[in-house]
Amino acid sequence: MKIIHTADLHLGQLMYQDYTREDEHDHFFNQLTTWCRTHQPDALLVSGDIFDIQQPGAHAKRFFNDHFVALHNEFPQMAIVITAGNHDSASRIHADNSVWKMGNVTLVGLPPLADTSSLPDGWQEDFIVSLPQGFIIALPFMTGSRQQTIQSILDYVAQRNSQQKPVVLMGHLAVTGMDSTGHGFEVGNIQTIDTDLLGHGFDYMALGHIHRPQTIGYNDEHLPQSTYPSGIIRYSGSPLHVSCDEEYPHSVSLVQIPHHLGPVTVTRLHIDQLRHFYELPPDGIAADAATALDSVKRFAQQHSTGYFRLTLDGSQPFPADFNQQIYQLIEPYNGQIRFNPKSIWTNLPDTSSDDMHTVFEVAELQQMTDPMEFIRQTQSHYPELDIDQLAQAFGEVENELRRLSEKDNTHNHED
Ligand SMILES: [Mn+2]
Repeated sequence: MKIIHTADLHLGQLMYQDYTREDEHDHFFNQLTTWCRTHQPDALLVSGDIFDIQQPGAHAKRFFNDHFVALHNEFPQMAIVITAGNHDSASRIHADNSVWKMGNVTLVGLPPLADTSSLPDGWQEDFIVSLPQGFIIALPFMTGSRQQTIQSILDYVAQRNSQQKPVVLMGHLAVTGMDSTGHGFEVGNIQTIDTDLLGHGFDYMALGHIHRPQTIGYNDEHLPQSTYPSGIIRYSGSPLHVSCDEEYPHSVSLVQIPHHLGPVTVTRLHIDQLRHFYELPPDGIAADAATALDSVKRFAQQHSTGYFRLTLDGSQPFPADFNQQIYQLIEPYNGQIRFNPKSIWTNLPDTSSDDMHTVFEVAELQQMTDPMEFIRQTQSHYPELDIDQLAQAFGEVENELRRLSEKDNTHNHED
């Protein structure tokens, strides 16, 4: 069996709340299509986080429809299996399954129940894509470990696998021992699941969630190709990089398994990125606004497109409208020169013993009727206080709340 494994597309993602990545995703799908043409896989697996948000906009949905229909039209024999990640709405992904089935595309949104005792015999079928070349068990994002449920599906497949065909298990989760470089706090708070709890009997586990490509327990990403004993667990990684902190190369995995328990060969197909991330100024830290603006100006002249982040000296005064000045400067570049407003501040004065309470007198505060005036004055006292960053932080809290409430709904549905 030959498969192409990818994950974490995050279609519809807006960088810094402002910049669409549709052309970057398009560039990726062109490469993916070429690889399907060259390697003729039996299946294309996408292990969760199809969309960036639970209710993607019309553009993102249309992108999904157009691109997967195009893949199916060119490769009608290739099974496409897509599962929901934690960024996706499980029920929305699930709702479209019957339509996509007509095009050899399987969508699995809702996970199996934690307690399957009340289900009719053969419930496992809903999660199994049976191909002439092998079995694919398509599991979406699930909360908690569902060891018995997973093992039950693996056992169900094992009973039907008299011909010893390869078995591939899909999942979207963080496993113990992974390398989550680039994820920052987002993944730090996520519980990891011990690989022993993922069941036994699969040859290859096709994971999504962590953006760095890696085979758990191996340190071999620099190799173009590796061959492993059966039973490996691998993150394909995301197609697009999302920050300067993801400096590692991104790839999709071409996986070849001759038969069940046979060796597993992974070939890393490297993805060319349309747009890159840069740190400015190139020589380190900008001591003042003029230096920072100058480095942005030179960057814009030298690069046709790219994202940049600034490192600024926090011991120096920066004007309150500094970010606005940057936006003005890059405006003529029609969105090709892209500003990350979350600057890195170094040499920040120690504010722990600072007289923060004397910044405003009570009477002064009481006379302040315009909230923007308060924000402006606060910002001039605290250059590290970034209004855009605050707005983005609030946005993230809001998204997380929405995700949790959606998760609750899914949970109720299961009950
Ligand atoms: Mn995820």
